[in-house]
Amino acid sequence: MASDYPVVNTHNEWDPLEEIIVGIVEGARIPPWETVTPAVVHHDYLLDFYRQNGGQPWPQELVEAAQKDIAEFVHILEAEGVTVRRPSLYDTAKPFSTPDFESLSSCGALMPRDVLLVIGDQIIEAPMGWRSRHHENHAYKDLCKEYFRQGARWVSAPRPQLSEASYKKDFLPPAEDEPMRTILTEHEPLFDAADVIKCGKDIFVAQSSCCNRAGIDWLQRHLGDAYTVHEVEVFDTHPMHIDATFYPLAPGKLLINPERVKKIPEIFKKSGWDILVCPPPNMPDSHPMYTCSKWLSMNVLMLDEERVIVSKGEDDIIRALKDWGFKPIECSFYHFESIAGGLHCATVDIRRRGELQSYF
Ligand code: DAV
Repeated sequence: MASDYPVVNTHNEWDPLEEIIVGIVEGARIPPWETVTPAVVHHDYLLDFYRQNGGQPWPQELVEAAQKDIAEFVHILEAEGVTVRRPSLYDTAKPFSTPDFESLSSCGALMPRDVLLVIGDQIIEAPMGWRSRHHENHAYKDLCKEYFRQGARWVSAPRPQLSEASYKKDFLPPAEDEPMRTILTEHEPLFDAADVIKCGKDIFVAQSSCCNRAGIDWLQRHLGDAYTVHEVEVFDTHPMHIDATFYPLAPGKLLINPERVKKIPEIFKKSGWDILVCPPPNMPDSHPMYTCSKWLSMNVLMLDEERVIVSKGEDDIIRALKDWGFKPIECSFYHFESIAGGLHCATVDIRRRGELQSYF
């Protein structure tokens, strides 16, 4: 599809989508155990699984089921007129070390949303808080170089050192009735790109066990006066990323996770936005979820202000989205969600037809 917009151009979650990167399942490995693991994995019963199996490839049957989901997703995107690009396979099995830490392996290239923060015409490689994901940007180097040659701005946030000084010693996740806390110290700026969500000139970020206040400060200073970076107050026992928590879906429509959002930023109220409260997920408890929570139900992908891709089986949010005026398109995704994340996690939008503006 020919476009007059720069090759990289994305200001929000809903302008008409032209080009997107979708993650790959090939090469994916079970995240190796590391300091951050117990702070982000939602179920304690999984910790032994990670201690014993981290660094190994995911079992073949899980990989094949996830690949089927991704193939259906790519098919839907292409049928809706979107150009789909894929990351490059790199050697995820290779152990690596830095002066500060060693990692048994990398994790793969399942979730571009966490690695690349695309804002306007610029691609920012995120300063990620997981050691095992330190080289995940490798998977996107070919694409970034191509976009750079075509005029995109491309920058990497300061590469974090991730020594023990970046993590609190003896950290325990907060109980439901305790104040929110994360495992990160303020030793150096850290965030995953998925800790950030765009809404034109206003950017929303929540602290998590991959995003600290220094990371938010870095982003504000890097983006400069054209943007306002707002910190959103959330509660999550195992906080990781904002896109199953707080999600401006379209102008005037903010989707929130009722268990996690503690305070809706004033500007939404002042500007009369509708607050859409996400219904509880429908995924059965028996469905295996190795990394994320069932709230991936709200990790949808907007194709424009109306069309939205939603995980098949999530009938309650599908019904609610219709009531709120959207046009849901269902995609089987539970198997990808088992080992990775949702539809938003599995992608990063490169180009949407729209201009930078304020929605408040
Ligand atoms: O388990 O609710 C989802 C993270 C998506 N990027 C969760 C976190």
